[in-house]
Amino acid sequence: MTILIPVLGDQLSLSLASLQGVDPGAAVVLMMEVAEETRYVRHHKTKLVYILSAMRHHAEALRAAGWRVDYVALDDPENSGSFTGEVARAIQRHDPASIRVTEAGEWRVAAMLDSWQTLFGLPVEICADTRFIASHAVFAEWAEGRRSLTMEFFYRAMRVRTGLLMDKGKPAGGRWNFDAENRKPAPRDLLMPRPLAFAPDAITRAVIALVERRFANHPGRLDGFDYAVTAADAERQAAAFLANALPQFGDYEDAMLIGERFLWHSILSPYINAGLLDPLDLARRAEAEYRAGRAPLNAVEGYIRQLIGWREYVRGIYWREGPDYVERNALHHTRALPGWYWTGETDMRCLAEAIGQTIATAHAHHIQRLMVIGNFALLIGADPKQVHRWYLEIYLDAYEWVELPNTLGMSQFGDGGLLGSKPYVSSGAYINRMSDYCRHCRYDVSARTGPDACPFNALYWDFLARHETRLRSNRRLAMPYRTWDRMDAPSQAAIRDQAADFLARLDPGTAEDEAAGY
Ligand code: FAD
Ligand code: DLZ
Ligand code: SF4
Repeated sequence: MTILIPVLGDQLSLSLASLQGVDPGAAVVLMMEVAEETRYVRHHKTKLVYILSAMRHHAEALRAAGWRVDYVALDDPENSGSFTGEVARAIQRHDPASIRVTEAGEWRVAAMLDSWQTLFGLPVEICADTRFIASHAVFAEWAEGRRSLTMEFFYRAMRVRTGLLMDKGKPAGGRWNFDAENRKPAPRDLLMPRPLAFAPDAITRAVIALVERRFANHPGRLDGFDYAVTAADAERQAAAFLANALPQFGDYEDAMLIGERFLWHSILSPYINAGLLDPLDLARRAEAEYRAGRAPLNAVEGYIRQLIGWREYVRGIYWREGPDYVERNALHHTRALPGWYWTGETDMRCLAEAIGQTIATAHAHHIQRLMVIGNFALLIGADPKQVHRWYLEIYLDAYEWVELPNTLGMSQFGDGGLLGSKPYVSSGAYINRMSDYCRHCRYDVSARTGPDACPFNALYWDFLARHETRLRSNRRLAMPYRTWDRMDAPSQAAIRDQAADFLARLDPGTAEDEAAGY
């Protein structure tokens, strides 16, 4: 009696729930490269190469572990183009008695999995994804009855649940959170750690040729592709991060430097999200670095908070809020993103750097995503759904469960404050404090008006003025509103004119995706 086990492209783990407790001799693992997944957004070419190559390498790893793998390649002439179509064809080939699959990472695909039992007339077992610490039930139990779903309290519950950085029931070092120590601008350090580079092997080179051929109109470049595509190489990068970068991860977590794409970040999210690395294992190994005296507590606590706090929390919010979450637009923003979001060609140095590296590598770190790219989109009043699609297509680590709450919720305030207690907006001053971008920009970060004034400044005050009815009562915005109130009427008017003029001249958006048929 054969069991058919479909393994999706972000489920590349030998410990995947649906593989546990099954005799490999009685199962067929089905892996499918399908047009529907490669085209539901206009994925960055690097993302396509990474996922398809990692899938092909994982099929080899499964075979080496004794599994029979039925692998459908994108170029297979019989390929139906969808998960459901390929499961239907696999049923014809293998005549399975049942299907076993690990739950999908997004509503769109979850609906497909839910339809299979009726559609195919076979028992379908959908296993909970044990790569997460908080199951849907655990998150629901934590959220139950709370007036506000503050991440910090969820994080503390996860610390207690895992025992990470806990000493006899108390947080290590006497505090839950060392963020106050983690906001330093970075020095230009010659000894800055670099992520490892992995030269493409024959499998990756074949996928690069496939992607160049079939996805020529997708954003991104492939000339420097050097990401890991196997669990073994991802593990090498994890070990390098823990040894070389973790000790200073905390200090420079929010810093930005021209030409420095990685700083002291781990660059592990693509591997964790696709299944090549286990987040809990990484968190435990980070704690071991602290316990052994090799990394300070502010760094290790900061890293663990991102992994077991933010990462698990946004997933909980995604599944709790439902498939309509994507439609929320609390501030009624409708502007299209400027066309240069797909090229990085702007004279604003911060955006040119953050978007430029994103187009080149499909990666930017958190503060670039939040306080440069997202901040600008929010200040200009960009449509949060389009902003969401941009992030989903452009980043190597982007899957809807993690990208959507971060973008629409945290970055664009589309959910009206469910995820962040205030909109993440700032003037140029914040960017100047945390980076060296402004020193090398044609705009003057200290000016609010005039031809050389940093556009973020007028846009910031204009944003607060435009949304005054909704935002003035927000206690976390009391200080900026007090500053705005202290400005005299002509100054306020000049700032608003400056913003209006900038917005009127802003590239109206070329509907890049629509033009490409997406
Ligand atoms: P590090 O700085 O080394 O952080 C450690 C780990 O913590 C990461 O590897 C990641 O797994 C986790 N993490 C940190 N912050 C978050 C967060 N806010 N949400 C979830 N996990 C987090 N992360 C994604 O994995 N996929 C996305 O599509 C994504 N979209 C984002 C969109 C916006 C607008 C913003 C502001 C953030 C987004 N993030 C996303 C979160 C974060 O920016 C990335 O996880 C991080 O930059 C990945 O790089 P890193 O591995 O070097 O992270
Ligand atoms: C993102 C992606 C892409 C580009 N291509 C594939 C694919 O061809 N086959 C596949 O199994 N998965 C792919 N993925 C990842 C899926 O979109 C992801 O597994 C679903 O979104 C479920 O979370
Ligand atoms: Fe960005 Fe303004 Fe700084 Fe230029 S001056 S880098 S536009 S924040």
